[in-house]
Amino acid sequence: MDNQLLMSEKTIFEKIIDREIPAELVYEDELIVAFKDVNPKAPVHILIIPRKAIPRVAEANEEDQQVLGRILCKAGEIADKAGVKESGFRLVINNGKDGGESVPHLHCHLLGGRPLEWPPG
Ligand code: DGP
Repeated sequence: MDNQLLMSEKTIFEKIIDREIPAELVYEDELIVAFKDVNPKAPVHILIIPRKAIPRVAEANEEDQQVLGRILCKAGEIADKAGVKESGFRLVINNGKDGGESVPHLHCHLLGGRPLEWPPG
């Protein structure tokens, strides 16, 4: 497969945004989409992603400020809907190999529903 083809391929998250594969959506607006993680690491595990295909936070730029701000500003509302606003939750963005990133479409994990250890492994 050549690089051009690889670059034009949709990630699994773009396919979720485009409704080509199913996901349990919990929030969406014109900039972001949030859905339940298929492999939850906590009783509440939601992924909040930009509609724009930003591969990872290290590749975000000035023009992405609004969408990145939206992810953080909506996290409380999404956590509230999921029932973990009062008990607490954690937001995590994995970046690159050592960061544990497995899908090259920026995503913010919202985890809650149990006490989370610190530091993470
Ligand atoms: P990360 O390791 O930070 O790149 O997290 C990727 C997350 O994406 C991981 O927790 C599992 C989740 N995931 C992967 N494929 C799918 C999918 O098809 N649907 C949903 N809902 N989540 C997915």
